[in-house]
Amino acid sequence: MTTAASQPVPRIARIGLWGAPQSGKTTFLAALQIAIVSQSNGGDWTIAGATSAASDFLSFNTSLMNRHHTFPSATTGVQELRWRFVSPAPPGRFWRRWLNRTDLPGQTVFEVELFDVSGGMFASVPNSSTSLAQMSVFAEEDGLDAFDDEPDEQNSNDQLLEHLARCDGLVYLFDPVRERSSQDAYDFFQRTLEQLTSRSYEMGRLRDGKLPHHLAVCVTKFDDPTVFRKAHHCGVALTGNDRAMTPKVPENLAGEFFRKLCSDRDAGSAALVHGSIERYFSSRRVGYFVSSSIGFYVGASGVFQKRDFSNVETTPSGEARIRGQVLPINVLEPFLWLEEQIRQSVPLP
Ligand SMILES: Nc1nc2c(ncn2[C@@H]2O[C@H](COP(=O)(O)OP(=O)(O)OP(=O)(O)O)[C@@H](O)[C@H]2O)c(=O)[nH]1
Ligand SMILES: [Mg+2]
Repeated sequence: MTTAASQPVPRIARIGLWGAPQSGKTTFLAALQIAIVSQSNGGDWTIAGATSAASDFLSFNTSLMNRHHTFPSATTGVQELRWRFVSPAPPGRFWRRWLNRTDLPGQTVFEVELFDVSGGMFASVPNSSTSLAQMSVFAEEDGLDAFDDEPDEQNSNDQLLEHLARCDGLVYLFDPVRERSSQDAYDFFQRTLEQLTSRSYEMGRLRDGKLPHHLAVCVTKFDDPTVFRKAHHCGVALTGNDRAMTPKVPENLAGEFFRKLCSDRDAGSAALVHGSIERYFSSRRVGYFVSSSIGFYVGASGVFQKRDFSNVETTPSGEARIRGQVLPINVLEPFLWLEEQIRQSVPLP
């Protein structure tokens, strides 16, 4: 019998999640289990909590979204989560190259550790009442002591930054819906970016004068009518090859869509986010995705209808609720892409 102690140590990458308040970070994480279960294209991943808190997060949020049609609440405090992704011998395109490289014969494993963090720590003006969720995949030796002692805000800020600076990959959520409102994504981008660059330099991790991180830029809330219509008008929303024919923006068009969103007249300071990504990250290490944690509404016809696809409804008390089934789009994929990039790159200090 194989005991936990005799299991080979899973391969670990370090990944951080970054995004403005209300950009959908917690919902993105909450949709992971449903994304895993509804994998198409030959993917065969499973996800399981490595701690009881992580298991509880998955089961609670899956039920919250799927059964009760409710979005997770805005993040308060710090929540630490640890998940294990496991795939059997790889049939999909992501896995073929891994077969001979995994230290777990017949399966691929990676572990993910998450911190969902509240507060204005990453706002351009510290101490605002905003929050940032962080997702991290730590090397075991990194330890997770950073949040154990409930440090004061400055310490938390430093430790979160330290953690981001040590990450190999980042998932950045760009919310075009929020970007149209009064708060700009750049307000929650520039300070962290500057500090991240400074810390990475001190750690000797800059590469060719750029940040060393692989960056998955995810345009979120694709299901939102304003976002979908923009994608449609740009000609990047193609009919999916699934049974419901749900629209998808293929990876090779997602960057073009992001650039278009950032250069729109109503894009606020998003152009600065785009410019900063080009300036601070190597283009070879940036990938783009157009995502939705909840997906499009698909009614009784079982097929996407252009006249009735909004999957969010508002209750009489003004609360946003999920209208139909949760069908995540490009939620798992950014992590798999990052994992592949990290595995293929030369390890950093
Ligand atoms: N249409 C649509 N709305 C979404 C989606 N994901 C999240 N939302 C909306 O965005 C709101 C904020 O989502 P959260 O996941 O709480 O965002 P967050 O980034 O974790 O927010 P903080 O914890 O406050 O930083 C939700 O309450 C929903 O109204 C999505 O996939 N589609
Ligand atoms: Mg949150």
